[in-house]
Amino acid sequence: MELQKNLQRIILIELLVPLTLFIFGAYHGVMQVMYQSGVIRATSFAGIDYYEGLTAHGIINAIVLTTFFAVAFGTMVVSQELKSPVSIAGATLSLVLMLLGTVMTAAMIFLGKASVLYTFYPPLMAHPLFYLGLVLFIVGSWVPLFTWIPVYMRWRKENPGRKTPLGVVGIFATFIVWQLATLPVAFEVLVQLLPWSLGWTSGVNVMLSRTLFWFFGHPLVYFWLLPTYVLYYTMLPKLAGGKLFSDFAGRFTFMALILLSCPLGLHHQFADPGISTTSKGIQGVLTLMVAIPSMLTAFTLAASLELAARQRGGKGLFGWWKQLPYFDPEVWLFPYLFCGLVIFLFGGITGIINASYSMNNVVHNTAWVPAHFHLTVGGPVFLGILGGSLLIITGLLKKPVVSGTLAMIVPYVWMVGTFVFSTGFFMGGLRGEPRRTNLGLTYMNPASPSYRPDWWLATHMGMVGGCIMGLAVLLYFIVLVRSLAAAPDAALSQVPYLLPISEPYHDEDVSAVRNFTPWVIAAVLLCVASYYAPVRDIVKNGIRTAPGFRPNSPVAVDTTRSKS
Ligand code: HAS
Repeated sequence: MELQKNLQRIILIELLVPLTLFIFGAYHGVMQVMYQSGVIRATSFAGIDYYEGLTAHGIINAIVLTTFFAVAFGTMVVSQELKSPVSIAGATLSLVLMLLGTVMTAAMIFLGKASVLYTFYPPLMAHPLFYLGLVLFIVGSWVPLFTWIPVYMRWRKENPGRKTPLGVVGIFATFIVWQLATLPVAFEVLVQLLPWSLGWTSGVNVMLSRTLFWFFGHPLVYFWLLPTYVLYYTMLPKLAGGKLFSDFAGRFTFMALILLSCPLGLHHQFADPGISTTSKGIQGVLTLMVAIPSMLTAFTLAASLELAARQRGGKGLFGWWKQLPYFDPEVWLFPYLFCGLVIFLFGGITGIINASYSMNNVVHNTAWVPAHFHLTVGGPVFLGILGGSLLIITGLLKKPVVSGTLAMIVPYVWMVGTFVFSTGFFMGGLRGEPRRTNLGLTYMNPASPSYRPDWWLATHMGMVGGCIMGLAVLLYFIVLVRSLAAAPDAALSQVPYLLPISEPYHDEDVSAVRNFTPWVIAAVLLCVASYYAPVRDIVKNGIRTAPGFRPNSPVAVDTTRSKS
């Protein structure tokens, strides 16, 4: 079934608009390493302040690009796999709200009125339109799930007893997690931050805000990861030339992430006051448990790759690794997924270090944390988005990828960049180098009394890695723009389905992973159980509320005069 023409246009906008914005996001990434290493020793560069640039980098890359991709990719998977049209009215409403939200949020950031970073923690205060933009964006991203549900129910009626396609299970898991995660942050923004920034309330309970944010912030990372897992489970085995080793492993992973994504955000708050160590300890244990589906994924995908490699003639205990299509321009998508996996091995291990309550004290709020997340969201997730977007954009436009070789090189360059970058940031973090700090003005400035020459190597490795990552982005855009400019290829019009879907090798039928409902109910109950005590303590302790601040001034914002 060919996708409806209007839906194709919507998907193309959902992919191309954030990718265009991403040019600014990536530029500000490179600027960050320049400040960090002391190459730039100023509060701003080219008229953009350090915190303004850091906010743009985080919001564009981590919120806008990822969410638009999830929506566009989700629509592709649902309509292709269920072979049914989805609501154009719903898709249009979602697009309009998300675009409006993006424009409002980006405008406030670039006008310098929302330098609050992607976590928008109070007491840093943004302009009300920034918060309103976020609300519109999130509400827009809620719409697709509710348009897919009737399509799915119809499919179930017409296909009694058949297993839901694995990709659809993954996409529904993604958006169920998103739905659960975004309700508390919607409350934070609408009830706490928006009235506060409008001057209707004099202060905000910072601890409550941070807790609501991290209730959202941790599942957010699985919302980023889940579409990539859909790519891994449904496409990687086929791209490698084989089959998915275990269909059950995929279904279990998706269901387990519905259950475990939300009730553990306190591992971002191990150092926060006002929350009992018991609550932190419980959520610390749950954090270690959420690594289990990813470990299962590691083994299942390794087994699937081995199966494919052996079918291609691979031999021996380790010799089969040589047979995978690492450098075949015809399957240029394979390295995007494979390099993502290799990067994620290190992102995952460092996540487990972060999750260990005592070790977290050593690395919290240091450069170690961005090193970790550039190996997770900046590794598998980002490469999945780049590869998936190129596949869908060229596929919908029936254009060839120009050139397959250059497209194939991009993930390798990116992988080298992230490894160099992260090694520098890990080293710096272990030596106490702070994150979110303009080091060029202080620690990396020989004229400053706080100069730390022992951080030179770490920060400069970060800078070199960041520049290599910038080069990979440049190469990607060369491929994308050249492909967009190419003439449509008549042969590509004959391809009925765009997404290459793998067959299962072991097609187990386990009833426990057939139905979403028990997993969703269990997830809600677990959230209530793990968050009841910390939220009760924060509210009961009556922590004093705080006025708003801007990053470059110790004087509180006067909301009665700041609406100009
Ligand atoms: Fe994390 C902080 C713990 C996963 C993103 N994380 C962050 C932040 C971000 C982030 C953005 O407990 C910073 C937030 C901020 O701004 O403050 N994280 C974890 C744990 C996991 C984890 C336990 N994180 C992720 C993922 C992210 C992400 C996924 C984005 C997509 N993280 C933390 C903690 C903090 C934190 C603390 C707070 C730190 C602090 O103090 O502030 C786990 O889910 C990881 C499980 C993963 C694995 C790896 C499986 C490996 C696979 C690859 C297999 C490879 C193959 C190929 C088959 C166990 C699937 C092999 C081939 C070869 C040739 C080798």
